[in-house]
Amino acid sequence: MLPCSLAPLLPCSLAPLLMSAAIRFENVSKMSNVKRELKLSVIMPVHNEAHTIRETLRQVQTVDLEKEIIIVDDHSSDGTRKILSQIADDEVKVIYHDQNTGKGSAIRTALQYVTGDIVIIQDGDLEYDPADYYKLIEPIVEGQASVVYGSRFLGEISNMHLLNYIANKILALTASLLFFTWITDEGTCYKVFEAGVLNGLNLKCTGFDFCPEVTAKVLKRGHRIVEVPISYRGRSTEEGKKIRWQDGLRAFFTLIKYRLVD
Ligand SMILES: Nc1nc2c(ncn2[C@@H]2O[C@H](COP(=O)(O)OP(=O)(O)O)[C@@H](O)[C@H]2O)c(=O)[nH]1
Ligand SMILES: [Mg+2]
Repeated sequence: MLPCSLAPLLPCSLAPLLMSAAIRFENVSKMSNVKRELKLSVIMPVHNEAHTIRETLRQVQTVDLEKEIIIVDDHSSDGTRKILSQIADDEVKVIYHDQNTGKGSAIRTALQYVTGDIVIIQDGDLEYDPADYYKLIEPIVEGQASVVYGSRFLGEISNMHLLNYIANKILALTASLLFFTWITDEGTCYKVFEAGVLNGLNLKCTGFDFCPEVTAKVLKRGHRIVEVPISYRGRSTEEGKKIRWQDGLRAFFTLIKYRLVD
């Protein structure tokens, strides 16, 4: 970056221009340092995503960061397994469950294989945009946070079902009140962690209770959740969405449970 001591010597009109160019250069060089030094572990739990898994994986592979992609197939029966078995990429590791145990349990399986410094959860559908990874990891790379959530409510939402919208609002408010914080999106898929944070959580979830359990436990352990705006395009049940209103209710009680116990 331009040494501050030089700034006063520059002509007035040039100084802001050169300073902002220097800051931009610093950001670019920071990101290239990230590529060299930090490894991202992308965890993908999938169950019956034959229509979207190829394109989701392609988008994740396109992300220009040092990374590994750990896919856990939770006993799919729609052809997803065949698609996964054809992947030839050293960055990708596929693990097959021999029975369907749920999203949380697939994430817990994947955690045993993580070798990266930063972990992100990626659904096997096309609701989220992997191009958002760069800004999601930035607070961790810069040492400002150990946990980052991508907030759909601070970013752009299209096609979110009204019930889903209301449930997400209630869950974010519940988490905020229970843990004396302010978050706008508790149920977001894009949760990013310094790898070490996840080791001590003793997760017990099996299904969609991953989100409330992990949120409650990181907040209880004193981590601040930093939110970054992301874009989201919801899919319908016909398009493969599996979460149900009962999962919203379960999430609500899971937040309360982990306020009280560990
Ligand atoms: N491993 C596993 N993943 C699941 C299961 N059900 C859903 N998923 C995955 O969890 C992710 C989220 O599912 P989705 O229905 O879109 O719910 P939402 O995005 O959390 O609202 C997708 O990648 C699904 O394939 C399951 O039983 N096991
Ligand atoms: Mg999804």
